[in-house]
Amino acid sequence: PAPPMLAGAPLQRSTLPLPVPPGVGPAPGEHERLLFRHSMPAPWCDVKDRELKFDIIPNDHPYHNAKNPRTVGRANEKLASAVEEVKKDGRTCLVVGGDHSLAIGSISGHAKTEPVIWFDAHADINTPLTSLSGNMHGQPVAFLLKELKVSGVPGFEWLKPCLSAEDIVYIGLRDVDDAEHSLMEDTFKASKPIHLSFDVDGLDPPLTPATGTPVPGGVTLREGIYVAEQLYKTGLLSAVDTVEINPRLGKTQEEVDSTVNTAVSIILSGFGKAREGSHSCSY
Ligand code: 4U7
Ligand code: MN
Ligand code: MN
Ligand code: MN
Repeated sequence: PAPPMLAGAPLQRSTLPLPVPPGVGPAPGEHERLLFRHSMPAPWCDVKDRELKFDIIPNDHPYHNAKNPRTVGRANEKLASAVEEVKKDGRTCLVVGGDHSLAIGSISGHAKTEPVIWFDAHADINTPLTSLSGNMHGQPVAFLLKELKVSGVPGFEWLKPCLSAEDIVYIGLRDVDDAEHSLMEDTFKASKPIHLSFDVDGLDPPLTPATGTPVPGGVTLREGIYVAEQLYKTGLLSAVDTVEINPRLGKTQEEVDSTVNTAVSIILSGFGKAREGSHSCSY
């Protein structure tokens, strides 16, 4: 039964665009059934559904290590046009997938090189030459970046890389291949010295209780350390403030210790301590 607040709202059937490469995931029609089962009426949204159908290109031999390039390339070409149309129509575009290689078409169709937040445990920046798995979902960022100049991939003749390294912000990375690590070091070169002003109350309060104005729901220690590590890796971190550390506000010795220890681990990361140790880069 519908929740009471939704009683009376017409149950809408949702058929969102489903750009899943053929042969991957549930059978045709299955996604619709799943979405219908899980969808809730959203009467405040004016939803216009589209469904894309993709072709499997026969004899789709790998291009270097990249598997199914023609099939994935053509699917993305279709998706890019569909996204472009949605944006021309003044709508917000929601793509539901599926394989992350669809970001090539989706971001190309969006086209305005808006900043992209890549929220992922993986960097997805392998090229057809560096990918060890050959899977296209590990390569979309490389295809989109002007700096990496991936070209000559069959199926992707239509593609013009539309992102610069400065347009991408990664969040959540924790499984980066050696080759990707090396590509990232070469590609994501900021150009100006960076000043990090780190207020410990940005972290979740239990991490730094000895501070003056705690606010619930902050950044985890992992996330905070990650930010500091990444800034260190730019080689451009030229000044760091770590502020709002106030041992007098700790109610117990334990609170003081955890505040200080947290601050110290952030500082160490900002100055080169790496949790994963050093990658031995043979690239
Ligand atoms: B996902 C990987 F080798 N890097 O290239 C690769 F570890 O879209 C994983 O982020 C890619 O899920 C993960 O295959 C792609 C692997
Ligand atoms: Mn991904
Ligand atoms: Mn991933
Ligand atoms: Mn994936």
